[in-house]
Amino acid sequence: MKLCGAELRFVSLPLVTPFRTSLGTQTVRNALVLRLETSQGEGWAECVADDEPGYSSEYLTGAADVIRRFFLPRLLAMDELDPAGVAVALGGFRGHPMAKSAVEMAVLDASLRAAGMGLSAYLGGVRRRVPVGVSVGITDTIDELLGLVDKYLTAGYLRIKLKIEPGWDIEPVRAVRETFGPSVALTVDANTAYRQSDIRHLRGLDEFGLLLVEQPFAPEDLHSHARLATVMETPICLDESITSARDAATALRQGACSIINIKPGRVGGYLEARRVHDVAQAHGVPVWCGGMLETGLGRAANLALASLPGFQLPGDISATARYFTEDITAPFAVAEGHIEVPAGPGIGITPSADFLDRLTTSIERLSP
Ligand code: OSB
Ligand code: MG
Repeated sequence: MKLCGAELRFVSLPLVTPFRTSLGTQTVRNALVLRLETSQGEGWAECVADDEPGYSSEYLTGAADVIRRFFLPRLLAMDELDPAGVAVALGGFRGHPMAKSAVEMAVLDASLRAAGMGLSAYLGGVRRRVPVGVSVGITDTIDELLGLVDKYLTAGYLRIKLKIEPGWDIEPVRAVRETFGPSVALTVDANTAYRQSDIRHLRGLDEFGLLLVEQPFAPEDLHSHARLATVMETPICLDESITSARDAATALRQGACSIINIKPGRVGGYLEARRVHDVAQAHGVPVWCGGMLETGLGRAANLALASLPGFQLPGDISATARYFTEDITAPFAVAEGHIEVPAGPGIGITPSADFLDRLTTSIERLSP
């Protein structure tokens, strides 16, 4: 396969509810949509970087820049391009996993479309639908939080994840537990908001029977996570800390986590995401698919990833309606707590030209 051209497009999707985490508040999802033109047809992808370098060091316009300035020229100069070759070709460029992941996803989509194969089958998926949960942001009041959780449980989500930070942890978790009962699968995500001196405080979460506590400490601080794991009953799950399969092996060896959140953008692509999955499986550790408020493009690909056998917990892959009133693809719906894995070739979904045009804020073309 040869790359013949590319289109970089910024889209802007207002969120149905502001999404507040310990990192900040988001009211709109700006995303970078990539369309590659290859000798065998087109391929689509999105880059999951946020507007600002908060969750990770990447940010959307920076990701677009490294893609246009370095990644695409390198790939446009190649005679033979295949999905596994993307990481090799871009291996000399350090960092930028979300930008690399977007490029790899578009090449995967193009080559699987040409081969008539779906991404789930290609990755080794074993499920036609995957169990899903919802990530609930920090709210101004406990009542507001209970209202949201009630709505999501009624919609059938199989797991509720509460964003926490110092000052918003024990009380909201207690309120949700007491209101909705012990059978609700409940987790918390701190997005690195705590320090080692908070360990005693975090142990206070043990009484609520949480499925896991996600990323309480800084990304590079495996040591504090390992210490917490020795004194807390609740399993520790890592998100920001795991940027490769090698990181996953290191974290597991050090006892820093017993569950892993896998996000393809964070680890540099769907192929590395599968390797993280394989490392976890070898350790007998469950994984689940994280989310980055993706458009329908990223959601489709994440559903394929989450169909792999090691994805044992509901993913942060919610219905389109949980994020946006309008998406660039056909909407995804939740039925009995599950979302169907798209069945078509490639990522199994194509943006609608209509929706794309309505939500696009800028377009740029690249050719050899
Ligand atoms: O930490 O999992 C996270 C969204 C953006 C950045 C980081 C995170 C999240 C979420 C939302 O929790 C998950 C979703 O897309 O539904
Ligand atoms: Mg997280």
